[in-house]
Amino acid sequence: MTKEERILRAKECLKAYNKVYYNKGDFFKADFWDYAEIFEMILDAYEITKDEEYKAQLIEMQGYVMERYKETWEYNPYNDDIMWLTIAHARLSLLTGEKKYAEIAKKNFDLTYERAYDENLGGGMYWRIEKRGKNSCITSPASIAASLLYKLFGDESYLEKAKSLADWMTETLVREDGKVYDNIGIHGRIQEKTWTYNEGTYIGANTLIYILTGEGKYLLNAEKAASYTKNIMYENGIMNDEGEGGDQPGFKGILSRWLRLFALTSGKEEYIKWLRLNAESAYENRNSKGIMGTMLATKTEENEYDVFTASSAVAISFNSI
Ligand code: 7K2
Repeated sequence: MTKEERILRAKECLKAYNKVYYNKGDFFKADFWDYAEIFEMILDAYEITKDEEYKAQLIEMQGYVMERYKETWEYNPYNDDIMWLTIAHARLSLLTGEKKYAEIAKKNFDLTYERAYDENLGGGMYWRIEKRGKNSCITSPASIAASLLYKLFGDESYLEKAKSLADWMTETLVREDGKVYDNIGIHGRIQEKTWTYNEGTYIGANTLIYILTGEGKYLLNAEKAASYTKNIMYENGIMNDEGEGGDQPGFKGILSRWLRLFALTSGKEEYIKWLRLNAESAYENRNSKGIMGTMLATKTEENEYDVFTASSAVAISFNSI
């Protein structure tokens, strides 16, 4: 397929997705963090195609966020939830040049950092307000958010935070070969399970710091995790797992976003090619409504209805253009 064909196909996939789930800012049954990540998927679509239709959708969605979730999100006990929506606002500001979204991102980053960071276990961030453990799914996204805030405001303290969080991940939750563990409990017990989104945000955090500082070790960190994901977790094949549970089916879209940034930054096109292979398999397995499930090598059921599940393959379609 040519680039133009891949663009058309990704747009066709998003059109089908919007048709089934989208209604005036709302995505059918998407809760807080699903919504944040679907927001990021539309950001990917706009960033990659520059299509004004997607910009209009983003503005409508942002208005919906203000109505439904308000401007600060401290009522949400999940620190990671707040961080995902923070990243979405920082990206929206970078793409549109509108400072008001950056201000929202900054406020929510600051309040989350304040309540979720401390020096226990050497740094890193607590997943929830009860402070029972420090997880990849908050610490890497917080590093990403801090890098984006540094880009937006030029305040060095954000770059310092971005680095300290990514470094803590490397020292605490990442194995030498790039396997990213899920979390560490307050008593030091590590849960070694890997997930695509944790690989992805670690890749993204390190790639962004490399872009901002030129320090080669960060690109190497990203490369290890990228290689672990593609070559070891999936042996260069199709991602055909994470099909269960409310949250897991949406993880792969997050991986695709940051793997793309790494591939473009490092010039390692094999990663885009691998994502393309996955996008093509998902497309072949779409159902009659054009909806694609998260088991990318498995035929999508006719009655697939979960909005987050169906978002992963759409994100991969754009991120592999
Ligand atoms: O245990 C955490 C995380 O470390 C792990 O990777 C995933 C695996 O499960 C939870 S996070 C899942 C989500 C639950 N619902 C609300 C979301 O904010 C939360 O992050 O699935």
